[in-house]
Amino acid sequence: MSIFSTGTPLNRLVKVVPVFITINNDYAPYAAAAIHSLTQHSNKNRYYRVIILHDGLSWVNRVRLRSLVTKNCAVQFKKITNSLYLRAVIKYVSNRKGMGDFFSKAVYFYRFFIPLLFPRYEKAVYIDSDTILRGDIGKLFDMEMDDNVVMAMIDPKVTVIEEFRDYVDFALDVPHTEYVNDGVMLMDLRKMRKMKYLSTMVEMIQKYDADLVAPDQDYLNVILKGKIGHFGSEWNAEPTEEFNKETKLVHFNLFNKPWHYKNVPGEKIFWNAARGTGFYGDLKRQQEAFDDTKQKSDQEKVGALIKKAGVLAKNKKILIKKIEK
Ligand SMILES: [Mn+2]
Repeated sequence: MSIFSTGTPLNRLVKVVPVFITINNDYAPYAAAAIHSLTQHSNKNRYYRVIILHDGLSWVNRVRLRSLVTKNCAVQFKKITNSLYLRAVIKYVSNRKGMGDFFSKAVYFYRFFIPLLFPRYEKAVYIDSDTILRGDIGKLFDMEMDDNVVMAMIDPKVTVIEEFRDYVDFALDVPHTEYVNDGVMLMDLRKMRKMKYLSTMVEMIQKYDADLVAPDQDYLNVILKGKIGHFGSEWNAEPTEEFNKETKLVHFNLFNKPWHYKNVPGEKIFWNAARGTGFYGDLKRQQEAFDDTKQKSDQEKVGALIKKAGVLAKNKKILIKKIEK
């Protein structure tokens, strides 16, 4: 029997689906659950390459993450290089100490290094480490991008919370009906290289050194205003008790993380995925250790973030894209 009789186009059989995930040692356990869920929902007739972009992973974390490989899903690592761009990002986040550790992590920006670090790919999927797959990620990779540079989901929080809505509309000058969440993206890497996305972002970071609500995501929305296509919440779903059959990816965004709290929506699918990794015990211990003080601090962070958005919303156009095209 020839491979052509399977009805699958030949290029589908050989073309690898690249999926990027960006982490530091703290995020390794969640990333493992995400990767395991990806392999479990893969199409057996396709090949996937999960590329972990990191800033220095321990030997134990590497071994555990590498053990998630399957027949059709490879797992590889790439350490982010100590470039001028990286130094600028680190400087920016270290100037943001006022926000605690919430956004003071350079790792949030690593996703925007992908186009430059991986010139061999034209298109790729990016997923946050706090996601779990329920469907084949290859289908997101196959999505038609038209002329868009990135495809992502409109951020529902921005529509619902007044302070966030005003912040994006006025301070960022991005219509709240277009503002996306950058936790799950389909990226046209060729277009991002051509428009020099990374150097544009770094120039703006250095020029403004601005205090923002969600820096990496805010820059994305400002720089690519009008060039972002939208997919539905099936690819970036909020955790709920019962999932719609259409839900292909769940995003445990912001708070209510199952590895911190008990009895949170969607926890079952997280723990099912985590059980298939070498991190299950660590994650359970992490949940046990998340005491009242830590929970209280979580609550305060939510309030502080909303308040900050409200204050910043009073400023008009904090960031103005330097290179207009
Ligand atoms: Mn996230």
